Amino acid sequence: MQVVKTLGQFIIEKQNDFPYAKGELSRLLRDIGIASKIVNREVNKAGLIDILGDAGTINIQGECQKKLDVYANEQFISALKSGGECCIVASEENDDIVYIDGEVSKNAKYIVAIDPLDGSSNIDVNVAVGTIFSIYRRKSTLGKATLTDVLQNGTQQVAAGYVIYGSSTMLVYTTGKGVNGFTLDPSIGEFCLSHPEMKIPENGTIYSINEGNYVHFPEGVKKYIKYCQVEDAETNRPYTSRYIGSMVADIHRNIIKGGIFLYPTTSAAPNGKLRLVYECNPMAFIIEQAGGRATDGFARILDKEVVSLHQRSAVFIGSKNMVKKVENYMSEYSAKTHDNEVEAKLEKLGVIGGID
Ligand code: P6P
Repeated sequence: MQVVKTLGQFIIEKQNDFPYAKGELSRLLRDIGIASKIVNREVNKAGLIDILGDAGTINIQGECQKKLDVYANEQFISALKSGGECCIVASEENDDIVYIDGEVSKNAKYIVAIDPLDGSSNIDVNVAVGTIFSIYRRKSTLGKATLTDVLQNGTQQVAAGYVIYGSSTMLVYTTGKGVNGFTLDPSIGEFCLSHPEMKIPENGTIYSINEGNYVHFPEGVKKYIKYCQVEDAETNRPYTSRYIGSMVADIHRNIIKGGIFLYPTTSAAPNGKLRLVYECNPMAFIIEQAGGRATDGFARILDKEVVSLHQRSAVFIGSKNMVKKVENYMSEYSAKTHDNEVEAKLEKLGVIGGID
């Protein structure tokens, strides 16, 4: 008889993997797991209650917030507040960082960056959506944590994970010792270990990109798309095109089957659409821990300098050899444009010279 291992049991078992934890990270992951179950309950019946559709508000991204976006954000912040292990939440749904006040939380050691409900435009059409989270230890030791504690680069993450609300609900996370996946068993209300030691195949035959933006893609991306479409039996081409429009779902599929997800710069998103702090960095940490690769076309995502809370980045992420292939095309056909852009952006942000 198969012995069920719950997320809670697994976290405790692996506690020694995490040098800092005196149960702190365990409690943090538990808090996120609890909020995920509450969000899952609402996502699964979104069509039955007045939680579909727009909340009538706009977030800092300029995107109309769905009622479930706002609900999910409230649930995660509330769970992290009551858990007492987190001092700041940086959320896609909040313009500024959210201080978790309270006697215990204000001295807590952890920062959580979160996209509470990614792909929420898919909710009304019953397509998989997800939550993405990233956990850092605060760098400051005295007084109130600040934005500087949040703007750490991706290599400083102590944990990262996602929840996918799909045909089943799964929580997948890493603390830097591999990637493990847990499927929610509604009959017992527990996430149970179902995908131990997840590894993404080094090669794949699925490419995932919104080809509606083709004309605005960098030349290197256009060349890569054409490469994917060429008939070549030896390299199993043409590849299959699959695009769900929900980053978590597209990347989760690629971890299981192999593949690459690409969100390049476009005319509508000259710096890329996806956010570095709470989408690209956590997913990059997970993918690298699963043996994959994640880049902005030129630089490793986890090494990118984080200069602002809602900073965007191009992202090419998935099977190692597929990402390397698109990087080759980018360096051959798009590098010049990229260097100038990077300089201009960093100058604008006041990060490098050009400012007297
Ligand atoms: P587009 C969802 O809105 C999201 O943030 C990601 O989950 C998804 O991969 C991407 O945007 C889809 O963007 O421009 O193709 O609709």
